Amino acid sequence: MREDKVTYCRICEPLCGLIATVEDDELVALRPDRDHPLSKGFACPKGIAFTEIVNDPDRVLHPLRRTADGDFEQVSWDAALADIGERLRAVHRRHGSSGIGWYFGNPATFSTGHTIWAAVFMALLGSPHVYSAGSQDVNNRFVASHFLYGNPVAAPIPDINRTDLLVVIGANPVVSHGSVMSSPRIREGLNAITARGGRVLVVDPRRTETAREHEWLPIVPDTDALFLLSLLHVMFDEGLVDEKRLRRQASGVDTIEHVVAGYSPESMASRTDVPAEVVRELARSLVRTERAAVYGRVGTCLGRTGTLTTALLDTVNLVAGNLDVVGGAMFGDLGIPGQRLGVSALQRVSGFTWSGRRSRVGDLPQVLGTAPASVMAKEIETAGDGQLHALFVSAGNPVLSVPNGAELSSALDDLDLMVSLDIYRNETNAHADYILPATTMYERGDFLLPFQALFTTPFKQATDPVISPRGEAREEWTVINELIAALSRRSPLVGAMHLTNAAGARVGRLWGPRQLSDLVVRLGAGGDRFGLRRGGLTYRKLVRDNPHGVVVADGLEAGRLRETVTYRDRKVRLDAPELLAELDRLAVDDDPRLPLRLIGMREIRSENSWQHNAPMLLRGGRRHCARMHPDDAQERRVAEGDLIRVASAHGRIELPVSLTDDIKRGVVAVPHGWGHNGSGGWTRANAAAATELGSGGANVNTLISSNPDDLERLAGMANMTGVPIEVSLLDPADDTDGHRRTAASTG
Ligand SMILES: Nc1nc2c(c(=O)[nH]1)N[C@H]1C(S)=C(S)[C@@H](COP(=O)(O)OP(=O)(O)OC[C@H]3O[C@@H](n4cnc5c(=O)[nH]c(N)nc54)[C@H](O)[C@@H]3O)O[C@H]1N2
Ligand SMILES: Nc1nc2c(c(=O)[nH]1)N[C@H]1C(S)=C(S)[C@@H](COP(=O)(O)OP(=O)(O)OC[C@H]3O[C@@H](n4cnc5c(=O)[nH]c(N)nc54)[C@H](O)[C@@H]3O)O[C@H]1N2
Ligand code: SF4
Ligand SMILES: [Mo]
Repeated sequence: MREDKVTYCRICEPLCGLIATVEDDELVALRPDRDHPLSKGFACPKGIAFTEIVNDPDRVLHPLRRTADGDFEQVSWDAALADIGERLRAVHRRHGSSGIGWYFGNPATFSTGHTIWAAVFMALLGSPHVYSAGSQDVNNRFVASHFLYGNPVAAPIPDINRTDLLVVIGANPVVSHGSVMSSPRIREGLNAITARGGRVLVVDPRRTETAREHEWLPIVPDTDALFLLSLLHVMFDEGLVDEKRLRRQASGVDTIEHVVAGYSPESMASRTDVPAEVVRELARSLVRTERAAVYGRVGTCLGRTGTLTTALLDTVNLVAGNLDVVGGAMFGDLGIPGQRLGVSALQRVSGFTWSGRRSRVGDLPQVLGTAPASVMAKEIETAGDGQLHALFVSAGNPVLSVPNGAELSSALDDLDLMVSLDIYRNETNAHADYILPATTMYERGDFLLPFQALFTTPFKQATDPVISPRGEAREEWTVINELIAALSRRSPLVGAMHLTNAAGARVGRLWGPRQLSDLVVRLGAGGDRFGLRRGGLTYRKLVRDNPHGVVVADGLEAGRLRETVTYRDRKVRLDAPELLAELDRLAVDDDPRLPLRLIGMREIRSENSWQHNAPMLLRGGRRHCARMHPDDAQERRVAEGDLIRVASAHGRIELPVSLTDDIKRGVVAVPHGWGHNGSGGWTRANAAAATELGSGGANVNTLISSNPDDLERLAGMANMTGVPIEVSLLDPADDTDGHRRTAASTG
């Protein structure tokens, strides 16, 4: 029987509506859902190609156990879980809870059960070894919010549907589809700004796909903090600030005014390469345009001072009068009464905030209960109390996604136990003792819980699974319940959770993500408040009566600041000494041997490291390559398509180069997520993407430092942008692997 089922995509943040065609419980095709109120028939190639991932012959469909010769053999779930439980208890007996760790990767965020169960399990266990992709992504956002608002989960999002001036700094929404902001059809959303007479200005070292459609303001990588400080300088210097309003909303105004006095655009221009007059003009526009916002993302997070930079983004919005107003940067929320009290209480009881603990290696602060993933390898290798001995990796590929994958690869081999929950074999779980097969998004139901506060148009959608789990795949949260059972006698809190689970199972009401989501739906905006609001939503009603989703408000609500801030005076705090101390890090001393600067870039048909096995996404002979300016290339006698060596102080990689005027001189862009070296199970398409250097491209994070001293101090962020590098033509003479230099075209 052939049937169309309404669902939504959970690869990236717009969460576009899709229609799944299912025949005899097989996923046959995915297409955009024209009746989705926000994505209205839009989906990108990754969303459509997901049929190939669900049905990929390379998918892991059964539990796999490592064999003596380093390969994997199929085992039963019972055998796998029994052995894992046994070995986990042994590690716990010898080393306690702090011997056990968890890394969860990006796709975990898109599964309510997965994220929450993993976080709760590790919190109950009380292990300090919880890691995530966040320290390579967004943890600085949480820490900036912690200092500014006393509320780590408050994240202002640009009100793009109503703004007339949007400054996009270090984000490329036309390719990424928007991040820390759920806004389906974002490309159109941006074009609508200019269509109504507004402006979109993209501040980026590369003329990105977004910049090409709007105005481009090139900037030297990792100088955004200086640029933002100089914007603030102008606002105060030229008397543009509504001081009365600002002092009503914020504390520490005098301090910040004093600080920015030292950052005039004239004195910063030599660092940022942004002309002073451009900064002055922009500062005036940001203040005088009634609906204006600055928005920053990954490019502003991965520099040396990501937390400070993000705090300055919000400060620019605040000082210009653009925070918490329509068309500015606004706060979304769950629409649940008493949220602020909830956040305060959670912070008090759980240490689930900034620096509740510090890492054993590197003494770096935890962020929302997670430690910097860059130190994971050293936490495994450094002997002593608290050494990491057993590691779970779920929906992650840190060998490619965190700095210094080689160091991590060899550390993983020294663990007593490593277990991966994934849909594929990848470069990371090549080192696992067990790989446990997870369901894909279409084999599980879900609700947009983690993204509720991030929609530019508040929105709710829930979906049932569209097919049953392939092979023996299981949902992560159910596997985590098994781990809870395995450790129930060793840790009292884990034991309590196990008893609760067991009691629920006995009466046939096991508490799961669906129940949790139902709670949030019912208490939140548009919810039925458990009968108090007639006709309100429940999870069931969402799935059954509103499969395409429900817009619960026309737009974000202004005037939320006092509810968002948890400080007693309800004012944004601009002068946290920890933030101000970061200003010292803005000074640099350049190494003349590494004159170029590395930046990252995302590609429309890649999702981090894990969609390079879908034939639809690799069409046209795609391959991994660096982008650099023709003048920089010429100076190094490098030509289009040449193989180059990129070297930093920490490592070197080799890959083809493509020359383009669409990048600032002195800057080289290399996409991450490549470097498939054959140890993963991504066989077919990696081979198709083969270059003269072998298949699968190069791992750019070989160039990035995992040393604690090189990490950003407040959130432990990896420093992945603005990294000093040099490029040279790959000399066939010192090419030990016998590769030939070619002028093959790149795509
Ligand atoms: N197609 C596709 N979409 C994705 C992903 C993907 O891999 N592929 N990944 C998803 C994920 S996990 C995330 S977190 C989001 C990220 O979403 P975005 O942040 O929008 O995506 P990026 O392409 O990383 O954009 C970062 C931009 O910052 C610029 N940049 C780099 N360094 C600097 C700097 O120092 N200063 C300034 N001003 N700019 C700088 C880069 O040139 C780049 O254009 O995208 C998501 N969407
Ligand atoms: N140089 C550089 N490095 C970066 C970045 C950068 O911009 N530049 N970006 C960083 C960012 S923003 C991110 S988010 C990280 C991503 O880093 P990671 O999350 O560590 O890596 P991914 O490549 O997203 O790998 C995701 C894994 O999850 C698996 N998977 C997919 N769906 C599911 C599922 O439903 N369940 C389970 N159990 N597994 C699943 C995939 O098969 C894959 O193995 O990379 C970071 N690394
Ligand atoms: S933009 Fe593409 S990958 Fe992202 S949610 Fe939409 S369809 Fe999925
Ligand atoms: Mo990310």
